[in-house]
Amino acid sequence: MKKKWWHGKTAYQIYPKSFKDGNGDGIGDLRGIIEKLDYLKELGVEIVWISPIYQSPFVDQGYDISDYYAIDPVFGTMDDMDKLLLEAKKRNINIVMDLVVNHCSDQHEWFQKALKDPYGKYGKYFYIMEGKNGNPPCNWRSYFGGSVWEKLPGYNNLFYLHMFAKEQPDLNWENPEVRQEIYKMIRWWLEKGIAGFRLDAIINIKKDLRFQDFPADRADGLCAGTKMLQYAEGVHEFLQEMKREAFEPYQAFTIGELFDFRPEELERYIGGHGCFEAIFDFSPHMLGGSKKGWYDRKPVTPNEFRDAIYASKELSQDIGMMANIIENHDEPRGVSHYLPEGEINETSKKMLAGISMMTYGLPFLYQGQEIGMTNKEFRSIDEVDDISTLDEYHVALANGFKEDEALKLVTGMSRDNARTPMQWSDAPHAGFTEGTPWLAENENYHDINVKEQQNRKDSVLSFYKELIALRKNPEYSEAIVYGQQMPALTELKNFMGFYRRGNIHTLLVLANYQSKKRTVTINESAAQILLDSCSEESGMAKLIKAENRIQIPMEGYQFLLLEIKE
Ligand code: TEU
Ligand code: CA
Repeated sequence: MKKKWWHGKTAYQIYPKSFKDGNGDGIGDLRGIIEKLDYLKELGVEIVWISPIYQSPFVDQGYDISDYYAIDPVFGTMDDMDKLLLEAKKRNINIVMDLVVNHCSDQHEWFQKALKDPYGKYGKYFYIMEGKNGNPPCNWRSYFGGSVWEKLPGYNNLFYLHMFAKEQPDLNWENPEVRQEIYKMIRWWLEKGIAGFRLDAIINIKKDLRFQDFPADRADGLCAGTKMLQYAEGVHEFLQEMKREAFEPYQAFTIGELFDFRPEELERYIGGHGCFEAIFDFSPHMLGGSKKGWYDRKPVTPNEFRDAIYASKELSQDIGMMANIIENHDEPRGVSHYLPEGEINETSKKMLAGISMMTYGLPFLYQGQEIGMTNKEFRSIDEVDDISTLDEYHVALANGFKEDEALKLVTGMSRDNARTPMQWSDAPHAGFTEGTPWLAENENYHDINVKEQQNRKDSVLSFYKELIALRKNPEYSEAIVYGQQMPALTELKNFMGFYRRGNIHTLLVLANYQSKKRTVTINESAAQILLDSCSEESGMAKLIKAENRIQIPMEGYQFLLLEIKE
């Protein structure tokens, strides 16, 4: 594999509204991010992706952009942005912005002009179509519920397409003028000195242009809009053109957010010939999902989690890197989602950290993950802000669940779990703001916060720091970054093991993914422990040698990284 500057780094996602408030209005901002750059540097991250900070009406928290060239005033000014870029550079931190170009906001100038003259130039920037006698052109359901078609105000039989909220009209990528506008904007930001982009919902830019009905998959008579992705052909042409015209001249780092891609087409997305540098590995996040809605989700078992990761590494590692995540701003907190209730503790949190950081790929942390932040307990639907959760709540009600049941079912998946304020300290509002936070903090900030963990050697935060440092350690980095990943001890239930075979060093990851102790045996004659998620008190591991084998008694949820000696 051709080596790239970003391969050995660790990345971190900031959700700007909830990271750090610099002016006391309760909303995180650029000044807050600048304040915390030293924290990020000390953590060891070198790539920081910031979720959208562009001008927005915030119907979908900034994923509805009304001006791609402006910073929203709640986050600060363009001067603040320039300052952030400068300060980040001083600390060797590469800033990655969010590129949301499947759709824009209905408040964007283009859409406003399209509304005035749907048959004119700007009408062609969107998908505006005639309906069927006043009914939508087809029966696709949007990601946030209801039809993807919305009537154009003032017209009886004209509709515009929105795969997400109705305030997020889809941009018509078939129109070369639209594509050129987008590339121009990308180059403008790259000129400014950002390192690249995370590409939002990018596979959606190509539609199945027949716009036909599919068989309904729910009682509402609609079918998931994503179904059309199975028939949409030609997304690669758009993506290659964008790479050629916008990214390549700047050697930009690009990471695609794509669900629903065809596995046999992975080579077209990443690696030497791919249109992106990397894509996120969402395979564990898809587990337990149901077409019916969040209310019907099944909990993820340790074996499923392990097998999903094994499979995606088998698929990807000879092609290119995917990014490993346990959570992001759209997902529940990883520790709450992948660990059984009642078994979430510092040892098990460190186990997930170890797996995610030692798995082949680019590790991506989400703010708060490094201190083991958990899901929030929502006592009423009024405490929820997220548009997606509100929709799923109504889906659950429509399917016969009582209000309290529906609340419990959907809040476990709510995007707001990840969007509560970052827990900096045990000061009021977790030290996030001097004002009132836009979204209430998680009450557990008294126990879980940066300040408490910063100087404690056995904290989750310290463990992340060790993992990140090890990835950069000249001795082991080759094995951790490029070493072949090979499953180990696959016959064990509730266990995850894998080798990372580098040119010089061979590492072995052992994760006891259960609360019960167990003793594992490996067919190696010599090994040494590099990392242990347990402390003196919780029982650090010892290797017991017996001829050509080593026995290792392991505590519940213990994570070990071994170096194999020949
Ligand atoms: O998400 C795209 C996406 O397909 C899913 O994450 C999903 O729609 C969502 O989580 C439903 O709960 C991206 C952004 O990450 C997300 O925050 C935006 O809402 C969405 O695009 C629209 O821009
Ligand atoms: Ca603020």
